[in-house]
Amino acid sequence: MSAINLLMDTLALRPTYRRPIWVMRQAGRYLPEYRAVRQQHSFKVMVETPDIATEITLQPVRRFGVDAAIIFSDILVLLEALGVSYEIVEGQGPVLARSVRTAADFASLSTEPVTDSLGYVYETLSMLRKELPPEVALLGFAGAPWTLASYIIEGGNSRGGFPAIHALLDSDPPLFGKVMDRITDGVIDHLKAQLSHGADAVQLFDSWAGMLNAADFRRAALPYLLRIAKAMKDDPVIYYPKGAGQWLTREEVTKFSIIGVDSRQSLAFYREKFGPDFVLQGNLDPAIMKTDARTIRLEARAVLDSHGPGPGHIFNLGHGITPDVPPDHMQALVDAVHEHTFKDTT
Ligand code: 1CP
Repeated sequence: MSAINLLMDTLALRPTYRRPIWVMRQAGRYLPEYRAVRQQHSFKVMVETPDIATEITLQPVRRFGVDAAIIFSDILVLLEALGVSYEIVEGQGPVLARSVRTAADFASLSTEPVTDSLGYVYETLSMLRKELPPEVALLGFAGAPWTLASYIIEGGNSRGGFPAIHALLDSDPPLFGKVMDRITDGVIDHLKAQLSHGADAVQLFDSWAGMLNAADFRRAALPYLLRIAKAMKDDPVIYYPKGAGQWLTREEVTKFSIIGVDSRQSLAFYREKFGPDFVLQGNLDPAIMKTDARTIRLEARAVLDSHGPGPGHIFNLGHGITPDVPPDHMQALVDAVHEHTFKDTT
């Protein structure tokens, strides 16, 4: 019998005996085995060395038995491929070498194909494909254009909010459009290359979509997303618009394979909004992961019940797992989801 890949079955809206689960940021600082490797190497060395990135990606798969592996990488690698390098500074997060706010800054970006300098990502995926059992799905990812633009225009992390991107959007819309177009082309190339090197599906992280009101989301983020959806209409793409799921219509979301939702609205709300023939991913509140095993089980059950027994649900958190979560709590979550079976399906 061929192996069952629950995530890929769910993607095809086939009924499954239980829900697949993976968790955003599942490979990371809450794991002692991650911190042990991190003590030896900088973040960049870890990301750029396929042996190390493969090992880190596999850590949560081995420890918890999650149903998907997401490659250990970062949304910022694409900005480096566009000509703006980054560092992850301890206690501070990402710092970029420069910001892109003027026509001269834009002109200095690289025009080489981004895939030329991201070979380490594709090599890692090829290694992972060989290491992973067939029932575990392999996920690649990229940042969505608006979220990547927030970093490249600001030149750093999100701590101070993102004033410069709003300023550019209002003062020079054509330049903003050029930056977004360049990023969008890079995102498409990077996602396609990940799929062709072994990723089963790719996730588009729009972590800062929620900064936009409805009108700005439609003007500054959506056109570029729809361009990606069109270029990748036959590819499995999970779009995760943190804080902006409510701005999307059914017609827009169905251009993607899966929509990842945050914890602000119930899955029942999104199921009603988007219809039955569409895959949802989410959406346990990450704050619950800090409570205790019993609460985690109860709240996981509430998320499963909110979706109901129909096909098309991939369990995840509403956003990334935080570094202060005890690994036992993650195990409690995975076990709770795995134990919840649907008797009427095979
Ligand atoms: O060890 C360390 O100090 C580095 C911490 C860290 C880790 C573990 C960073 C720096 N990136 C990562 C890995 C990472 N980043 C993954 C790995 C796969 C996984 O297990 O999920 C993924 C998918 C990302 C994606 C990412 N990077 C996003 C989108 C997801 C999200 O959480 O919203 C964003 C916004 C980033 C930028 C980034 N990189 C690192 C940090 C601390 C941040 C966020 C900083 C900020 O607030 O602006």
